[in-house]
Amino acid sequence: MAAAEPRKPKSPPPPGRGEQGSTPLPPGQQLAASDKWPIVGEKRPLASDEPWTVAVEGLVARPACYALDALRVLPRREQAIDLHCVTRWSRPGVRFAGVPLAELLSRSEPLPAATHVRFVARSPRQHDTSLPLADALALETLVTWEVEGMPLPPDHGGPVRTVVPGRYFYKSLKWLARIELLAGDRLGFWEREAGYHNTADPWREQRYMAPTLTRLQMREVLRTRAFAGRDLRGLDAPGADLAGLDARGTLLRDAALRGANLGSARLDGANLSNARLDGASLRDASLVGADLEGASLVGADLRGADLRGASLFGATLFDPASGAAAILDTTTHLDRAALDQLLPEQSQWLARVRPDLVAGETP
Ligand SMILES: Nc1nc2c(c(=O)[nH]1)N[C@H]1C(S)=C(S)[C@@H](COP(=O)(O)O)O[C@H]1N2
Ligand SMILES: [Mo]
Repeated sequence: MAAAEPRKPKSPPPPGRGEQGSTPLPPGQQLAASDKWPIVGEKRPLASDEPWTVAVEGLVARPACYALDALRVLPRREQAIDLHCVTRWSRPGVRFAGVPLAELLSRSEPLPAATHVRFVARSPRQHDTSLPLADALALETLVTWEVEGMPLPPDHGGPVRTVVPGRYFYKSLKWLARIELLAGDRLGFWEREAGYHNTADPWREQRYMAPTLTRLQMREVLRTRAFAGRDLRGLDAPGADLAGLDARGTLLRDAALRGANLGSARLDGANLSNARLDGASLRDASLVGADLEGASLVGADLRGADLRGASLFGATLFDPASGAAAILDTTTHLDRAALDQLLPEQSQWLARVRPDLVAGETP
């Protein structure tokens, strides 16, 4: 089939136009500071002296390979796109310019058997992600080299990246080298490695695939407390008594641990990104170097907890709607960097509770 005329996607409301606050955010998302665009995942492309090219290949009648200059003369589209990262920050109405994926693909004449499109990066791990072809076109995917009127910076995917509106940002590939049309799906890097949802619609909060553990395995893990170093993504144990647990280095992304007792637990180096820890006791727990990106900790007791070197990017400590907040005082060990990592409302709350972090000397 030739690349179809893009249909308008159904679920998301119209894209924002830059005035923050005017666009409703998908559930569980918060605005990033207007002057901050976080760098997530790989930081730079693979070092190489080869000139940059973007190949279109796989199930197409006319494979093509574009030098950057050849891309730039294709029909150009400017598009304000809302960015929604799975670690809970959003940046509405970012203005990108480039060539529509539909335009690039129609030049290569996709074959009828092509059902999926895969994007591959010129990056150290040859990062990749894929989408159903029909979705990629309907969502008006853009191949872009310009943001807010400036060349796309290398840390954000320059010289050229994709941006897929209406999907979590992990579906948007930095340092685009190859567009492949496939007769079936192929899980991308984050979808394989982190268990991120393969559809990734932020309006339906599709952050993660179903957990890999069965109910039986979960019960066994809780009984034996054999946590340390294991892959326990999506563990479902709200209210569990896990005091003193050794879960160092454990993969607990997206774990449901609301109201759990994790007092004095050792969670150093654990991955708790997007974990739900609201109302949990983390008294005197050790979370040194833990990943708490996107985790919710409203009502969690963090007195005596050690959070040094932990990443709190996108974490929720305070719920502006209800005024509920984490229990946190000067016995909570926190780096000053936490203030910068947190989203604006969160960091303002923390600065009120812990003025010493604002005033204090850098340790
Ligand atoms: N090549 C490559 N592309 C990538 C990633 C990556 O690690 N490598 N991370 C993805 C994720 S998880 C996000 S949120 C966005 C981040 O883009 P940014 O760093 O420009 O904010 O890029 C996506 N594309
Ligand atoms: Mo992301």
